[in-house]
Amino acid sequence: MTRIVCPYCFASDRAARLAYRCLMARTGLRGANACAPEPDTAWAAFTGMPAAGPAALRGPCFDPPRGLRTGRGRAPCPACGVETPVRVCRSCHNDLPSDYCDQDSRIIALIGPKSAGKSTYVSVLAHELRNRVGREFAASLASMGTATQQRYRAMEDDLYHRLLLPGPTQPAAMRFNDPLIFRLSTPRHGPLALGWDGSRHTALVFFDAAGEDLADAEAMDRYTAYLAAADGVILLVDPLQLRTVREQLPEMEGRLPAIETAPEQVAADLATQLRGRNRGEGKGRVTTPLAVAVTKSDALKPWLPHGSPLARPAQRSGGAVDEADRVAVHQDTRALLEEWDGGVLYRQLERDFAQFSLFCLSALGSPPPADSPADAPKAGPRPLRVEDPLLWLLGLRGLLQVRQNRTARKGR
Ligand SMILES: Nc1nc2c(ncn2[C@@H]2O[C@H](COP(=O)(O)OP(=O)(O)O)[C@@H](O)[C@H]2O)c(=O)[nH]1
Ligand SMILES: [Mg+2]
Ligand SMILES: [Zn+2]
Ligand SMILES: [Zn+2]
Repeated sequence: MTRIVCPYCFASDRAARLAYRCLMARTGLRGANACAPEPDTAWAAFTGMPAAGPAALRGPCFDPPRGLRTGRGRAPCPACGVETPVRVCRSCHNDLPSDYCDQDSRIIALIGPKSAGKSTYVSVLAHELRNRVGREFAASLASMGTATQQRYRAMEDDLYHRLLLPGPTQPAAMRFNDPLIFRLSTPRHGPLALGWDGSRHTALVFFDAAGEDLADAEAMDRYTAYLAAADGVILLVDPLQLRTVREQLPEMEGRLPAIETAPEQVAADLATQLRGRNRGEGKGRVTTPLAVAVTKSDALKPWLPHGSPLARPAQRSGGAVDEADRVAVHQDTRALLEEWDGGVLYRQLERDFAQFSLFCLSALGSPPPADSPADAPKAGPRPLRVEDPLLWLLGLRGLLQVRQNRTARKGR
């Protein structure tokens, strides 16, 4: 049974129970009239459009017919008789991308305060997954739905061809910030390797918003639903926010970002929200796996000696995630944080999360040019270890092979 999490409102439903939307095609059964658009009040409420306005007029929705075996995910509209393939979330009435319902969905939530590097990270991560990392793991990543296709193409074009960094996420747009939805196809392993095409498909949903920017309760509520639906959370920590780091980078004077919410506060707030949505062990620690990634590691040269695992790419072979490498990164990042904040963030994480791992990465590979800070480095993004947090989370879910190491410690 395939369970679907709506990538818009994050309600969970069985794929078979999702509604359909009539396409209002003219080629109805003999004698039948084509359906006319109707006000979709559920969808209007979700998007904030006036329900009486023309924009809310859409093809009628209907529940899947009972007992009827519908071939290839199509169902006939009860009003006009014409089959439609369009599946619709029963809660928010958003249309789901055409192949979204054929696979289990995995929500990977990406969070971090403003300017932590979220938008840059998503662009680079998707690019890497589609190219280098995809080849390494015999995996492939495809945009799902026209909205993601268009947005991803624009993001990639800006960053890789026009060498422009993402603009600040617009607070006004934030409320209806569409998710980025990808289909990740990974090889099947072991006794389960029976899929007809030898691969397993997972829908990955990223939603780029900073919780603290969501002023109104409704947007905040949706954001919390997103976090609660997440199979894993990636929390980005900007080292340029930490006082010790700032003091030791005199050459960055004047180019350091404004101070935002402290990472231990973001982590504590996240834990509170997840506990409120029953993702905690009673009053105890939260069970959602958390990857905490220090970003912009290219700016950390003084702290990353030659030979440090944080200064070189992951050493992997045979399309498997290397557990020993992850533990080495976790320990070195922990030591850095200890030096920077006396272990405040780490202790907060230990208190709040049952399963977490530290990472250190750079999306760009070098700082933006000093004379044009809104541009990517001239050579384009040269990322380091951007994929590590996601690969760890996918490994935990059994979607990638993990090479265990006898000396590797379990969990964190
Ligand atoms: N040195 C360095 N700076 C980065 C990197 N990624 C992002 N930045 C900087 O951080 C700023 C904010 O990044 P952005 O992705 O917009 O952050 P968001 O607000 O979390 O979406 C960018 O404009 C860059 O100046 C990186 O990998 N290295
Ligand atoms: Mg952003
Ligand atoms: Zn929905
Ligand atoms: Zn119809």
